[in-house]
Amino acid sequence: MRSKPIPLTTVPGTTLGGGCSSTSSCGSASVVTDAEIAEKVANHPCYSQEAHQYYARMHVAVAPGCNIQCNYCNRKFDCANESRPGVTSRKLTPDEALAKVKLVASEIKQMSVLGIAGPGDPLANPRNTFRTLELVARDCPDIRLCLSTNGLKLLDHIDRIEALGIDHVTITINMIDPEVGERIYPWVVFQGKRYRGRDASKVLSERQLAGLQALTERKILCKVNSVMIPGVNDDHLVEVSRTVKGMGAFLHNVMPLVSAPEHGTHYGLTGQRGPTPQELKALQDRCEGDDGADMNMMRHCRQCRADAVGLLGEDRSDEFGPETYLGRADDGTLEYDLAGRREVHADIERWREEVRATRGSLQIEASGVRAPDEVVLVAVATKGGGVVNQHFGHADEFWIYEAGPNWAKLAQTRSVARYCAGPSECDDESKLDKTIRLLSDCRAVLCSKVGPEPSRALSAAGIEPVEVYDLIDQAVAEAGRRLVGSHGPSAHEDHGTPVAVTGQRGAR
Ligand code: CLF
Ligand code: SF4
Repeated sequence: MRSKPIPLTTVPGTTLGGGCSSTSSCGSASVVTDAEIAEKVANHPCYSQEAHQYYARMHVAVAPGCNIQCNYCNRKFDCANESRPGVTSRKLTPDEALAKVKLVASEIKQMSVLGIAGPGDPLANPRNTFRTLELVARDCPDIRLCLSTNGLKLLDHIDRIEALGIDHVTITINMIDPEVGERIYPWVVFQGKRYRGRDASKVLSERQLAGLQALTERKILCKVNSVMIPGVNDDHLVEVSRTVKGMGAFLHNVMPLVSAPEHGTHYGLTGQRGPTPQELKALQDRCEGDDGADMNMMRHCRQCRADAVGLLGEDRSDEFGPETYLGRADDGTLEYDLAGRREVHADIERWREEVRATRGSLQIEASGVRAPDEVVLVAVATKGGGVVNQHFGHADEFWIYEAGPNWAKLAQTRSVARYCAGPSECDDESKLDKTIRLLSDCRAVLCSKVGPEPSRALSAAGIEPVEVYDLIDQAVAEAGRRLVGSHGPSAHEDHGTPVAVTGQRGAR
């Protein structure tokens, strides 16, 4: 491993995670045994935690309308700096979308999935949605097709979904109890009739669950997204998880409510808060635990825009403005380089094999029977290649791992900006202070470099700064070995001096 350069040109911005030694890992890094499912998730960045370190997705915003209203959504809001579902800068026609997909596929060859996720509901805009997917299936045969829907119209389109080979469908299910639902959905329009209050949620829930059932019966892989809304549906989501698992959903993605007054949403305007990272993790753990729903949980969602492009941790949509693809669809300059793409994907798979082999030889795991009794949380700053390789001060996002001896399990990703609780709390707070608050439950932060001032501040907050350039899994497991069982704010006395373990890779 050590001698091979990390192929950043092939796999830009990637990081290793999990510790799963299976050929594919699902969103929760547990072992996928069914060969058919393993094949479907192998290069889908949302359905496989491991794959998301290597493969990119893109969304095309071809579906503006919606047939329900969620209290956390405002599709009128459009801000290039905003990043949450329902937000986009430009709505596309199917032909424009095809041109954009072809361009992105040639520029970002590890882009493996095209998703339609808004800005409204794809199935409330069936003509544009299916025409786009047909065109992409025709011209880009190696791209997986993915849909994310509120589920209201799933049953009406199930045959077409199956016929088009859309083998990944996400349904956003925030409740299965209309009493909970009436606090989330003010109205639903179904078969020409507008339903309100509890009736709206009853119609929606029945249709969502029937749609889920129909999809799983046809062996279409289903993920359920749920928005965690503290005080509204947080307790209820364990029951949702149990229910959808019983109906054959493959993965459950509990996401935090993103809510601020400037978004103009009902929740934003009425002061409904989102969960803290700790509350979110606790709920995800409950859904995953066998005393809860025992469900596969997705831990690496980034709550993408409806026009997101790139690896999940990055958004390159700005590089693909309309001027880059409009008018190029028919002039022959947008060739689909299938052979080139296959070569890149083969490179990625070779590299993944090597990483798995290294992980295996170090006996590092992220799931299974050898889970340690005690783990600590450590944060990782990374910008690619499966390595701890980012300067602390340059990181806008941290990967939070459960660490223990031979244990490195990705538990969450946390973005400094996303968890900022809004101007009232954050205006006067420095990025360093925000980051320390974000990582307050972590025992250490692993990064390639950290300056003296942040190092002192981290140490003073009980978070050990560790300078390391190594495989993430190895560095995390090593930190776990050292920190589990050691208590107190920090394992090292000299506040301000980061622990340096750079260059230790392969020493054991
Ligand atoms: Fe897009 Fe969704 Fe398909 Fe992924 S996103 S339609 S399943 S290709 Fe992924 Fe983005 Fe989270 Fe969605 S990180 S918001 S889960
Ligand atoms: Fe917005 Fe999606 Fe809800 Fe429709 S289903 S209101 S687009 S969040």
